[in-house]
Amino acid sequence: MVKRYQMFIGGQWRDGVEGKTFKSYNPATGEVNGIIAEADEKDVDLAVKAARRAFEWGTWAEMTPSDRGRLLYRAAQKMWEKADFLAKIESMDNGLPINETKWIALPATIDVLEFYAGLANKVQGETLASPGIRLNYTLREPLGVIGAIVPWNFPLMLTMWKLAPALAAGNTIVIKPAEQTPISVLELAKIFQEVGIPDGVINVVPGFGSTAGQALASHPDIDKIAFTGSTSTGRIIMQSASKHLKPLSLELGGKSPNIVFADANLEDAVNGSMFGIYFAQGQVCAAGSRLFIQESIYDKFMDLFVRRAQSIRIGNPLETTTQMGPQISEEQLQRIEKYVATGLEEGARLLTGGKRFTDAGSGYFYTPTIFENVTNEMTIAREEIFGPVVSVIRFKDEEDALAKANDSIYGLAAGVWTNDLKRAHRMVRQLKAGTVYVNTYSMLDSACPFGGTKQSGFGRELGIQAMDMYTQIKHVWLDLNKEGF
Ligand code: TXE
Repeated sequence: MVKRYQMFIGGQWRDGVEGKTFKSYNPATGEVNGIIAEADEKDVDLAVKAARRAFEWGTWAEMTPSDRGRLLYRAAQKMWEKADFLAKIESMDNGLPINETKWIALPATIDVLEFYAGLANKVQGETLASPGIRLNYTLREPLGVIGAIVPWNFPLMLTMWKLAPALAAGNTIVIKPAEQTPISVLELAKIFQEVGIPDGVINVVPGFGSTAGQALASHPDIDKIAFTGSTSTGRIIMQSASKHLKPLSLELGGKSPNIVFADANLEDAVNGSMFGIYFAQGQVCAAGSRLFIQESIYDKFMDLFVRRAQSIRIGNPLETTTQMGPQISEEQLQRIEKYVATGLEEGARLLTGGKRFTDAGSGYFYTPTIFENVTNEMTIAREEIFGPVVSVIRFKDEEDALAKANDSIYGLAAGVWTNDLKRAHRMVRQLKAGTVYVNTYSMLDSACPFGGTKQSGFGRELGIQAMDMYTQIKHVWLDLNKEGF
């Protein structure tokens, strides 16, 4: 029996107004994971109304920040209790190897919730310098109703990056999960309901981008849109949000440079670069998909790197021995194939991979792929592939590496591998990216802000900094004059 999931609006589990459904598939097997109630414009409107009511009136509006924090902690506790279950349904829906979900993505997700639970009662305004006859101060207030639009690569984690700071600051939220991976987000809503989140504080409207997503981004009663996804969809969302002048944060695509200098620890650089491109099948916005290797260590590095890539165990994500699962969909697989064909046409040399992996069944598996002789002008060095494909580019010196690394429309992340302290800091200052990793790659921490520059978007998620995106400042001018106005 395939499980059916309803949407979550105003504390109620319900079908869509139109009664439509869609299916969520296991990308490793093609089997149906669940039949999901499909939200459209009318459902989104109901969800926004429920979130508005919860924001303006009732328990949530009156709850002290400490109590809000306590509630978030209780949800985090419940997530730890259900960690095995959550990891399994997440891996079944998005294809991430269970080891990566269980030991990396899920703990990081719960950590985010705990981090913001602790911040709930630390949101504060300031008293401003002003003459004695008046008092000027600021209040830091929640924005209201947040619309969160989430992609499929890390459904729970990227939801939590928005939900946790939004709720800690006192907002309410309407979440539109990706159509490929709605299940874990619905299970998350269930957890919040179990720990007593007031009705309407969290609403989940599963559905498609052009219907539910579009309706949320253009809704007049949303106070902010938080989006993670492709740069092209980010552009559409910006247009939708501009209709009612809604603020938004966009965490979009990338083509991040990962630069290995000759003086780096070779073994570490190979390990980190492997993780940088092949973690989550390359479906990571910050993936180190342009790998720059200094000429003098090129052969040595590549020899190790290619052998390691060829040894990756591809298979069913639920097996603990699996190191790489399937891509999310046939559509994504075809996108990758198109890019690989373009790479070959434009003269890049395929060192390994470049084809589907068929030994693990009928899922959307692809082999770890390495292109060399890539120039920074080639399509495979300019566009986000979002798969296990790395474009390797040689460089001469620091200047050459920097010029090539920064020559991109994107600016999400960058990696530098070197044992020269001064060079590391010089590179950090000059690389145009939201995060620079030095002698590591793709690390995340709840306390460290994450986000892009250039066409990788704007706004910072995570860290204390994210609280700024979910609050606004009200200035108060209080006249203390005895004589009156
Ligand atoms: O993403 P979309 P897709 C990149 C990556 C990938 C490509 C395509 O390069 O190959 O995007 O993936 C919702 N109004 N990233 O098409 O369209 C959609 O329903 C409102 C990078 O799946 O960006 C989903 O919930 N919402 C990325 C979410 O947007 C709309 C992660 C993301 O989908 C909408 C994912 C619309 N008009 C893909 N159209 C990252 N930065 O990590 C779609 N959506």
